Amino acid sequence: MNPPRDALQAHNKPETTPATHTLRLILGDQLNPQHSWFASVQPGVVYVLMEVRQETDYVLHHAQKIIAIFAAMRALARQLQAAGHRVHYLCIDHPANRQNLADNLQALMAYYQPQRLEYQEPDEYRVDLNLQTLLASSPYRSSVSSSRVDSEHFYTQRHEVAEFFAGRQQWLMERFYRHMRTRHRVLMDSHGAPAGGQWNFDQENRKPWKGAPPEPADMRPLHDHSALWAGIQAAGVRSMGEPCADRFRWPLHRQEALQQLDHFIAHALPHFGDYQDAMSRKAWRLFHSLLSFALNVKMLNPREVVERVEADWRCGRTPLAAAEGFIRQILGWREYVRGIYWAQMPGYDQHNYFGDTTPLPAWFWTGHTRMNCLAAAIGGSLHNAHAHHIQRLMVIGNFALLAGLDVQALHRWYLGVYIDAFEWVELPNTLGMSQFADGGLLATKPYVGSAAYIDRMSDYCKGCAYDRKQRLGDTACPFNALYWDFHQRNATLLQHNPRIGMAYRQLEKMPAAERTAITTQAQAVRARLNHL
Ligand code: FAD
Ligand code: DLZ
Ligand code: SF4
Repeated sequence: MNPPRDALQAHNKPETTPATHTLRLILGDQLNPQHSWFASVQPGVVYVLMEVRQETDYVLHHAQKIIAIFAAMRALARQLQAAGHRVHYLCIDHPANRQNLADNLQALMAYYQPQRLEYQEPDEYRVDLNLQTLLASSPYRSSVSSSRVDSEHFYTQRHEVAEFFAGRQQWLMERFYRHMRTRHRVLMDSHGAPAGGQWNFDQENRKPWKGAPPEPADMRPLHDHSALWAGIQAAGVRSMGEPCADRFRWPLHRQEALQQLDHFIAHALPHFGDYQDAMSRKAWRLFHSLLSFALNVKMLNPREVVERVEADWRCGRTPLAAAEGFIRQILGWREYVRGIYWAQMPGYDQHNYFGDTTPLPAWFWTGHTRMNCLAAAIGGSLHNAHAHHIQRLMVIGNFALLAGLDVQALHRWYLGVYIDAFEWVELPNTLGMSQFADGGLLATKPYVGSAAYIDRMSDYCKGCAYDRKQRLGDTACPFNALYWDFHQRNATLLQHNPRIGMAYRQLEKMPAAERTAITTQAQAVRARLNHL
């Protein structure tokens, strides 16, 4: 076995100093240059980053996600080297790359003969298990000690949410969020009460967008990653979606992410609350931050984002409802879903409460459907590697649940398509919040709606091939029959849920003939999913 050579060909010198006592692994979503690891240069420490098929191939990823992660990993490697750290970088096409974390680490241990191997707590169960298995079985385990350190990113430790909810059947995000606000003194007044006398301004935050105020300009950085993309393709990595490699718009490093945060706070945050649930064909970003990639790969820390937003409200630039609505997403939802993930894994990914098994229609990979809302949400996802929350939840997820699509296949699609998708955050959102596949641990009721909801919150229905008002017939909006049929099909599982009593009362009032017609219409829709 040849020792792996240093492989960031363009800007990495071959490793010549063998006196290495510690290898430190940095994963592709651990790109935080402010981690305490880097506080001082230690000549005996080598930092290891590797582009591997194990991580590109565990689901079919969006091309932009692969480019963004590799480009950002390379940028951090350069930054560390410029600061004097020793870095061993394995590019995807390097001949010595064994294409998985364990084999590469074994080879690196043989080459450097370190006494220690250190890694930051991985955010994904699969990778955590992979590393633990390697370290337990490695031939080096008697000579190499290993330790897992904190990634220094989240507010909470992995099992804090489970401890907070211990003994409770339902894990209500709102309870956890109030606890986080109090504990971290975020948006609190001097008496320990929530700022403005309210925890939640959701009632003020549900407006459709009619074209004004205008969507802020897209000030994200612009990069040409054509060469990197050519290398990824040459290595045989499969992908979905549009690479947009020559006009690439995701941040590569912390400085670019901070500029994006500044721009968001100055131009979009004041309107975030009002329009956080709105959708429009004319504006795919609206007033969202698009910071999820930078946050999830840890270029940005959630605390600094929350502090900046709170400061903007305190100096009177941003309304409290907007600041609270945004902070709730990060201090509340983001930490909460991570806690659900670690409390429920392994096994959470196997839940399928409604027993749904229908394969995803082919247009999940093309966006070509006559349903305007899905063409915009899926087409946009394939073009941008991003969709905002309500598109993910109330258009794509809503349709999937109503149509009875295979939950695990849907989970893999979401995990692959979005630039910000990592299992710890994607799985609870998809399987729990959007598909109710855990039977209601995370959501108090299934998030489903008919065309009326989509029409109220978007401009998609105008000009759609389908009629939003019709339930029956060839041109009736598919959401309508599917919505009622979903409730009928799953009555034994859902009808006792007090939060959806209204839907069942409406169904009871419907003439039997109409209910039968809805069932027939929904069956016809489900039989031609690929052709909708
Ligand atoms: P903004 O609207 O500007 O919100 C600000 C930040 O709040 C986000 O960057 C994100 O860090 C956080 N946030 C908002 N909502 C959530 C949430 N529900 N859970 C966790 N954090 C949240 N988010 C991901 O980061 N990765 C995923 O893989 C992911 N998958 C999702 C799948 C489904 C089915 C649904 C319904 C939601 C998913 N979300 C996911 C949550 C949310 O859609 C994205 O965080 C958001 O769209 C990212 O865009 P943004 O940065 O412009 O967010
Ligand atoms: C998502 C991803 C991809 C596509 N490629 C790599 C890679 O080549 N090397 C790497 O270290 N990380 C990659 N990642 C991110 C990992 O999947 C992520 O670090 C784990 O899932 C842990 O959350
Ligand atoms: Fe979507 Fe139905 Fe509206 Fe068309 S009519 S955009 S399919 S909700």
